[in-house]
Amino acid sequence: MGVFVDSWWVLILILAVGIIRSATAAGKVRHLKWEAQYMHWSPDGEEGVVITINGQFPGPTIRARAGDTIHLQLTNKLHTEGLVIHWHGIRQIGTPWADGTASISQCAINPGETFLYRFKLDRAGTYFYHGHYGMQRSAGLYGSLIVDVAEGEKEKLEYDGEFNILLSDWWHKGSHEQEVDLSSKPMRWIGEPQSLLVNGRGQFNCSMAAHFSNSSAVPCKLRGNEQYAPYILNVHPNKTYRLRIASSTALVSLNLAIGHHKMVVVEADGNYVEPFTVDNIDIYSGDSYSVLFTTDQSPSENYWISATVRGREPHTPPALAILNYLPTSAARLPSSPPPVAPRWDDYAYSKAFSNKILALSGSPQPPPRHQRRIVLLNTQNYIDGYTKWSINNVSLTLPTTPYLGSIKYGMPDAFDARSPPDRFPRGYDVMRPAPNPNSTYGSGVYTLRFNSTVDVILQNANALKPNVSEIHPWHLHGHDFWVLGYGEGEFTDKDAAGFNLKNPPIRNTAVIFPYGWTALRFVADNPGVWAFHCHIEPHLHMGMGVVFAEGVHRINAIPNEALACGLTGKLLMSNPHN
Ligand SMILES: [Cu+2]
Repeated sequence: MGVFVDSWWVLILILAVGIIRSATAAGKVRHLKWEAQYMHWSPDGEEGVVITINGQFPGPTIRARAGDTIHLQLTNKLHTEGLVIHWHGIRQIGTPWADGTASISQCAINPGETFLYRFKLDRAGTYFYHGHYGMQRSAGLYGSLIVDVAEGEKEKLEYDGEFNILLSDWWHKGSHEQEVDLSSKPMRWIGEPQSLLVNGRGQFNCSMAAHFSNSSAVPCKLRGNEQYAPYILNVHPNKTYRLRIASSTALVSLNLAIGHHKMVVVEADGNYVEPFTVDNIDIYSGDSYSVLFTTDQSPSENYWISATVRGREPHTPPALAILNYLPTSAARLPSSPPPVAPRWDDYAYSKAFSNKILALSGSPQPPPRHQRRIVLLNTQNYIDGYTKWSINNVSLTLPTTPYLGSIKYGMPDAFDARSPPDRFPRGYDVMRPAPNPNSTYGSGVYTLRFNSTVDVILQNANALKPNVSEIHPWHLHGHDFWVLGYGEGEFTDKDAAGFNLKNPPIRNTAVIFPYGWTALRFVADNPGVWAFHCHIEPHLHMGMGVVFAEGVHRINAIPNEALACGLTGKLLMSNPHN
């Protein structure tokens, strides 16, 4: 009895402390329990296998407020492979071990094991999450992450309702076979996706817009409850809606349009932009946007929302969703054809769109000067006959021990001690295939001085074949950057004079156009080890990335569970009370 009473007092005390804590803390703790497993699924009408979370594909949408803490227990039920999840756009300030990058911020979670992701959502915006191990993003491991303004704060955008669209591309060949194809000698290219998905839904065997096309497409006969039935946005006439859009595509760049409706772009990668009106919007893998649109069209009609391939010769039909004006039936197909996208190779159009994106006035401005400039040449290469992508002639191979642990605990043998180069050799002709296309593997790190201002110039070049240069959307973990400008051909010192230091957009993903360069600036103020890479899954898999480290000695607690592999795993075993 005495014990019982005592424990009640302890419980009351704990509760009281808890209440005081939650009253002083800025936000709530959101407790989530997730299980990832492979399941049969028909994302486009053909049955395949996807990674689901809690039986859902795409995974559950996380919806929380700025200031909240996510406390997410992820159990790996994939049975035969490791698992991590990256929270794309969340900077992980103070929790670099929760960034979800295998071999960089943590060890992959073993089959059967549970890992606790605990991190703070420091800022409102449109984000998403996805796998960052092997090619698990291609296997369908992704979902939306939406952060509303903090409790008690007012959203500065005005709208009556909102929707959320996550775009992806889908192959009928499984991700494991794709991985083997890409790693073969000679490399077997995975080809174009069979379908494009909106919130995990596309159509391969049939077309909703068959009667508008002159191809032999079969019209879809859908009841609406199929896994591949289109996503429907139910709207009321004469209202303004916020449409949040993110792209988790493995390969393709997209252009999205709402038939007969204009869109006002207001947010990019979690940052407000100076509003501008467009008929359609380019979206690269890793990008996220918010647009506002007004339902000012005839309410007795429905309208298409379409996403079309850009930057690659399209062999994949557009993804279609339906804007359904209530009380019109959603089953009533739009009476006009889906909107026509700009030509896939109209890069001038894409560049003009990218150049329209500017920070909302009052946004933080970049420091006026940089302390270090790193020029990263993007090339396609061979190593012993294997096709690779390289940065300054180094193709990234990830080590067994996560950098975060090996740098923090001073294990120089865990990765290449030598830093990769800050620039490529003078005289390299970015407009032509390399005279010697061979490169080397590397796992070295760019160590950035803590709090220093770093400029990165992403320099595109010709790929292996003559007259081929591809789009690469680059994504930085742990930071936002300012996009200072885009240019053609080889970047020279003179180009820096044209940088936009007044209102450059603040983003975490920026594209390099064929044969062009893109200049970024960021402050290395977030202690951790951070991936910076092309967001095209096969390109990253073939080495297209670098690793930045800064202020690692300032990091206090890294949970042991994050480092229980490789050399840090051995250290923990020999010193279990560490
Ligand atoms: Cu790429």
